[in-house]
Amino acid sequence: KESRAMKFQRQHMDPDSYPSNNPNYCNQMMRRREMTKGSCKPVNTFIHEPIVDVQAVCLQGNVTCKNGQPNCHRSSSSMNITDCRLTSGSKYPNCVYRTSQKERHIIVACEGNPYVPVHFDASV
Ligand code: UM3
Repeated sequence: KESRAMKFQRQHMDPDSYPSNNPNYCNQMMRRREMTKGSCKPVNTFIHEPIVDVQAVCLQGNVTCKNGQPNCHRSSSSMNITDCRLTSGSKYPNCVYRTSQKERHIIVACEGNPYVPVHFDASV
């Protein structure tokens, strides 16, 4: 079974693709990473940084998560990310996304031993 840590990597890690201007990036990646099965995931962020740098965020500034849990962490550096947002007219199974590149601090929730990212909370 897929662990929460593996699911985070599938849904949010894309270290090898340079944040591209390809307007189809999200349409392709949301499908390839299986976030358009059963329903269209409304919002999802891909992180274009090495996995070790994203795992290290679990040791950086501790902040409260949006759901009130205490285990979120804000990256000390800004990171290259791509936000994918479902367009309003999009109807399952035709999941159509807007692709937007950003350079932001990321906030992730971490769990376990090793203490690793399991949820993407926000970018700031
Ligand atoms: N989400 C992002 N980026 C944002 C905001 C939300 O990827 O800027 C995702 C993370 C959550 C989902 O999925 O939206 C609901 O909040 P996850 O827990 O699987 O990471």
